[in-house]
This record gives sequence, C-alpha cells and structure tokens, in this order.
Amino acid sequence: MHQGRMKLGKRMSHDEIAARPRLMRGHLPKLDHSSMTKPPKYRVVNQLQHDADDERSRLIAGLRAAKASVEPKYFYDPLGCALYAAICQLDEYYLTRTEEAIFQRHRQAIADAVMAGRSRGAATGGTLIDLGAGDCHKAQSWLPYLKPQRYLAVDIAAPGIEAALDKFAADFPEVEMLGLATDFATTLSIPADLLAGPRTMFYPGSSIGNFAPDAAIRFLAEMRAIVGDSGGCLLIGVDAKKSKARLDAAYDDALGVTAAFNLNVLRHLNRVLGSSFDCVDWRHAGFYNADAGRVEMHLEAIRAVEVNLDGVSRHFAAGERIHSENSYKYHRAEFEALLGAAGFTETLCWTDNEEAYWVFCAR
Ligand code: AVI
Repeated sequence: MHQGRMKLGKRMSHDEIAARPRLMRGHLPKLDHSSMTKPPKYRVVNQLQHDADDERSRLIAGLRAAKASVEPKYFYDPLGCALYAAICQLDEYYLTRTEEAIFQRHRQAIADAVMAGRSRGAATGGTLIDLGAGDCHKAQSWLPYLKPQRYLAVDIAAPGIEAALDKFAADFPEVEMLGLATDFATTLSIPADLLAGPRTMFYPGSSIGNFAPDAAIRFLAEMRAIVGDSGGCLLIGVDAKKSKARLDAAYDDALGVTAAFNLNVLRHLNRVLGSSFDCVDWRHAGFYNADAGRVEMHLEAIRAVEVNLDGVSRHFAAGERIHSENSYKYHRAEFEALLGAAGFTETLCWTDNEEAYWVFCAR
C-alpha cells in the first residue's frame, strides 16, 4: 500500500491530513530515469594538489615582507567573484564590453582564422580549451562557430566547473564536456587523454595582463606547446595601453565596486589565516603606472595598524601598502613580441575603433 493512501474506515484528523506524505495523485514525484541510465554528462579531472601549510606560509611571508603583497587569486572567494562580475558591468571598466563587441563584430572572420589551420591537422572538430572558464558563458557564443568535438573548461574552482558544465552540457549535447581543475598561474599541463584533434586555446578577458611579462611568456609558451602541430591556435584577448585617466577610472570606479573587490581580500585573508585585518583601516588604491606599463592595485593603511598574522603582530605604518594586483597593458607590437618569444610565428589581430583592446589569433 502507498504510504500516503488514506486508510479505509477511519477518518483522518486535520493534523493527520496535514502531516501525511504528499504522495497523493498529482503529487507523485517523477523518477529521474535519465540519471539512472545515462552516463554523466561531463567529466572533471582535479589536478589541484592543495598543500595548505605551504600556501599559508607563502601567504604570511608575502604579508610580512618589507614590501607586503598578496597573490591576486585571493580576490576570488564567492563574494570576490560576484564583485568581479559587477566590475565587468561598470561604465568605466570598458574591457569586457569592448572584447565582446570585437567578438560580435568579427565573429565569422575570427572563426575562419581559428579554423584555417585545420587542413594541417586532423579535420575533426577538435578541442576548445577555455582557460579560466568560470561559468563558461564566454565560450557559449563560440561553440556554434567553432563546432568542437570537445569542450574543456579549465579553472582553479572545481565546484564552479561542475556547476557550469552541468548547465552547459544540456545546451550542447553533441559536444563532449570536460573539466580540468588546476592552478594554471603556476603551470599548465593538460593530460593527453583530455585532448582530441586540433587544440584551440581560448583565453579571453585580458587575464594574461595579470602575469608579469616574463611569466606571461612562460605561460604563452606552455599554451604553444599544447597547440603543438595539431592545426589549432590560441585565441586571446589583451588590453591596450591608453590614457592614464581612462585606466585610472577603470580600476578606481565612481561606485567603489573595484574598491570593494580589493578590500574583500582582507576579509578573505581573515578567513584563511585567522588574521585581524579590519577593512575600515584600509583604502583601495588603483592607478596606471605608465613607466611600468601596468595598472597596480594596492591596499593602503589609512592609519597605523597592528595586524595579528599567525600569532605575531605585523605593524603597518599609515600609508603603507599591500600590493594586490598588476594588470599589464600592451601596444599591439609589444604583445606580438611576447607571442613571438613564446614560439608563435603567425598572428592575426582584431580591434575596436579606438584600438582600446586587441584580440589575437596566434599559431
Ligand atoms: C581578471 N583580470 C583580467 C582583471 C583585470 O582587469 O586585471 C581583474 C580586475 N582587477 C580590477 N578590476 C578587474
């Protein structure tokens, strides 16, 4: 007998009616046969070797150093990710909008350039490797054009990859969905069994700017090695050098979203380290350093503060800074030189009317 069916011959009280399991007609839960019979829609490989002690020691050493610094990866806790998504919608932060406008305007030409190497390699759809994939939304508009056989989302956030692929797989059932959780800021190595056919590396958002130029060359060379002679290429977005006024505004917006993004690092550090940073003691500094060709972000102590770092007090004088990010900007020729140093020999470039942003296809 069904648990929820009324017993004959006995009237149910109001309380019994309210408490009965909702298995009556019209409320029968549907059995999800698909999840019982179909294989999972995606596969995620986790390469993250989390050495918490090592990470903690590096973090503390950076904060205790005479010139204190923290790695930009500490921006991206859940609130930091939400604040970064908000930054991308700011009037001042032209990067995301401009890149998307270039993609939209030149979608077919860029897709043709990406596919142009295919005759040299296998003629199949190959693998689209989305570096820093996040919620995979940037790749979404490319899939119908590049028609890969496989899509590989690479990101440091393993749970984020699974959630994104779960949604993405339903929209593109013909594409094999794979994920790789790894910290590619350190090194990029993709297991061979995740790759098939020509390899297209997709690295949008000008995130390459967050590497110092020598580290950027190292990382681009790793990408070049993965493309190999498969007939694939690298499709990458890069922010251009421009006026200090425009860059200062992009990294210190009127609403204070970038300030919140930067200050949130202190909350994240308190959680990770048990430190005693108080956001009210600090202010955001974000500005273009034209001599270094980069935007710098710092957290600056408003007043002298003592911060408990792992049981030891660290004194920060008023005006002392913690360096939290660099975002390098490139003239077209400068970035082409970086690509050349990394082993790419052919490049194509698209830009907007103001030459505020570059999209390169390199092989
Ligand atoms: C993720 N990265 C490309 C951003 C940038 O512009 O360097 C991070 C960011 N920092 C402040 N605003 C946005």
